[in-house]
Amino acid sequence: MSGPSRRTVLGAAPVAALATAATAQTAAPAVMVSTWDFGAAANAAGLAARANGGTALDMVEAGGRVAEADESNSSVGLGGLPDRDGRVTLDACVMTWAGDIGAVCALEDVVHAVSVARRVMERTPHTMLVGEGARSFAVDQGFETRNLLTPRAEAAWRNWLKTSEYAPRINSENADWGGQPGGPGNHDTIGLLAIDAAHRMAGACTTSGMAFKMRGRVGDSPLIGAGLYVDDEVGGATATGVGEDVVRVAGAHAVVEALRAGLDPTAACRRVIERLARLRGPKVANSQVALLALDKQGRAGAFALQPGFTFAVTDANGQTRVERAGALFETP
Ligand code: SD4
Repeated sequence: MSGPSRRTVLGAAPVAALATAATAQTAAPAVMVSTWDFGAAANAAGLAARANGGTALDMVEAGGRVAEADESNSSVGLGGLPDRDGRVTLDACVMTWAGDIGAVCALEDVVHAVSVARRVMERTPHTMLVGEGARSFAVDQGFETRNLLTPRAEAAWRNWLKTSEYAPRINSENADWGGQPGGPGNHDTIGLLAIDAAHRMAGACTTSGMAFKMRGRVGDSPLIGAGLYVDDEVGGATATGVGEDVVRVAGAHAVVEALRAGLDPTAACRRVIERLARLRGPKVANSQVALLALDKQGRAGAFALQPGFTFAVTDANGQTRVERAGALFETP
C-alpha cells in the first residue's frame, strides 16, 4: 500500500492522516522472527535449536551465529565491512525472559559476538564489555581469534577510501546490495526474537555496525532498549538501520511499551517510527530505521522509515516467510 511522500510527512501533516501500511501478521503464530532476508537462514538454525530442546536464548544465539559465520554477508561478523581504519568491530547483545542481559561493543577478532555477549551475561557480574576488555574476556573464555577482514571487505574499504564519503545506504542488507562491495556506505545487523517451547521469549542483536564508521563508534545494536528489548509479559522488539536514530527514541523499548499499551506489533513499530519522524523531520528523510516486533501471542510485525525493509517470520513447524514491512515514506 502506498503512503505519504517525504514532503507530506515532514511538513505539517497530522500523524492520524498517515496511510496505514500493510500489516505483516503471521498465519500460524510465529515462534521466531529476524531482520532482513538473511534472517530466514538464521530462523532455520533457531528452529533446529528449539527442536533439540533449546531455550529461546539458544534459538536466538544459534540464529545470530549463522549470520556471523556467513562470509558473504557484509554486515555481521566475519566478512563485515570495517571501520574507516580498516578494522572490523562487532557489537552484540542478548536479553532473556528473566531480564538477564549481556553485551559487547567494538569487539575485534572474534566471529561470534553474540556468544561473547551471552558469556558476559552468564559469567561476569556485569552486563557490557567493550573493546580490548571484551576481546580479552573472549580469549579467556576460549573463543578463537582470527582476522575478520575478508579480502572482499578489504577491497570495499580500499575502494571507499578513494572518496571517504560517509553516506549510509538505505536497505543495503538486502540481497541486491550483497554483490556490490565498495558502495558509498552500508548498513548492518541481524536482530532476532524467539519464543521457546516453554513459551519464554529471548532476543539477540549482532552487527558489524555501520560500514566505514569512525573508530570507536558504537550504534544501537548492543544497547538494551535501543537495538533490542524483551519483556516476557508482552513481547520483544529489535531494530536495524541508522543506530544513532534508533537510540534517540530508545527504539526497541518504545515498541515494547506500545505493545504493553495494547497495540499490535505492526502498529507498535509504526508508532515509534512516526515519533522519530516527528522528532527529526527532514534529518531522517534519507535514513533508514526499521523496527521489528514479536508479541507473546506469536504475532509479528514491523514498520520502517523507508520502503524495502524485509523480515523473516517462522512458525513452530519451521515454515518461514520473508515479509516486507510498511514504511512511512512509501512511494505513492
Ligand atoms: C548500527 N543499527 O550500527 C546498526 C546498523 C544497522 O542496518 O542495523 N544497519 O547502527
